[in-house]
Amino acid sequence: MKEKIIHIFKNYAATDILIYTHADHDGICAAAALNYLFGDIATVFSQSFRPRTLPSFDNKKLFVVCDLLLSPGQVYSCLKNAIEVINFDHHDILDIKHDKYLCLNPKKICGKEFISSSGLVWKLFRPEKIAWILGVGSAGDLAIEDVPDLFDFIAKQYPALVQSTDLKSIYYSKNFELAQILLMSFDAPEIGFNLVKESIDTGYEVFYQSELYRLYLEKQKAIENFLSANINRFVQNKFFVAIDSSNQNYAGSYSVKLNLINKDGRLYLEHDNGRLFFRNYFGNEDVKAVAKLFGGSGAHRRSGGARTRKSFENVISVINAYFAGRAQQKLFAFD
Ligand SMILES: [Mn+2]
Repeated sequence: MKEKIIHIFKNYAATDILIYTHADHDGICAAAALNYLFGDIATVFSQSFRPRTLPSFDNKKLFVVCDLLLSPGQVYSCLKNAIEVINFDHHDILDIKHDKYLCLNPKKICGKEFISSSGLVWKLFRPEKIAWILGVGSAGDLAIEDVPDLFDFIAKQYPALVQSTDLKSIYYSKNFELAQILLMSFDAPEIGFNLVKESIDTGYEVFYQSELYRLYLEKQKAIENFLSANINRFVQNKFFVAIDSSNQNYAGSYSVKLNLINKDGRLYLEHDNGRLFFRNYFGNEDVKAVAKLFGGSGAHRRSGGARTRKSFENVISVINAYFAGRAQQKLFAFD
């Protein structure tokens, strides 16, 4: 597979290639890694992981997709215009039979759920110099369990970044913190992308000298203040913890923080004016399946999202019914 991919890239001048990637930690790190491996390649970002539009191609001949779930129609429109497509995405498998389309989704080629686009680049090419960058993308995406070799390698090379390869140790590692710092560039991804490229030669320390780090600290403070001032806004029982974060900055991060503070296996959910976030950092809940109750989705079972017109209270009713239904199934199973 590695040779096949290298062969395709070598068929084109770097100026004929376009990378389209997600603006988050995983997308930025995977795209920076492909730039490191194959030369400076024009790289375009999308804030949505399901982009509605394609970037403009201006005579590009090879289209490389990273951490973005395109539609079949979007891929066909490239192929129809004689643009070859390599797909490094790890969301849903997009399997199209065509000799100019290569689907590298790790769910397909490795049969594994917890490999992000960064983890996939590691599995394929094992670029040791930038292993820690691929670890940042993987940890940020909670795609950890299926790339133990990556975190093992980083732990040996940079013991300050990762101490051990178990989930807990990685969530509280500097490696994970670097992902959160990088995520601060979500609305201006070129900033994070350039920082990652710079760090290839200078080391991860530049993250801590960046403006993104200042923004990250500011965000942590705001989240802690909100959580301690709004304990009455949490709804919790033995199955889940829900929080209404409507009209706050940093929506999506409150459930993450609570889950990381509590370190338990419950489902964490957050409602921000109809935007729903589902997290399960430690347990065995399939939050992608829960997101589907609201027409949403996710990359894997630790993280998902959806949009709803239901109020916070009504969302909680749906979740309560979901867990009640499951409890009943279990009862019958014991009959
Ligand atoms: Mn991803």
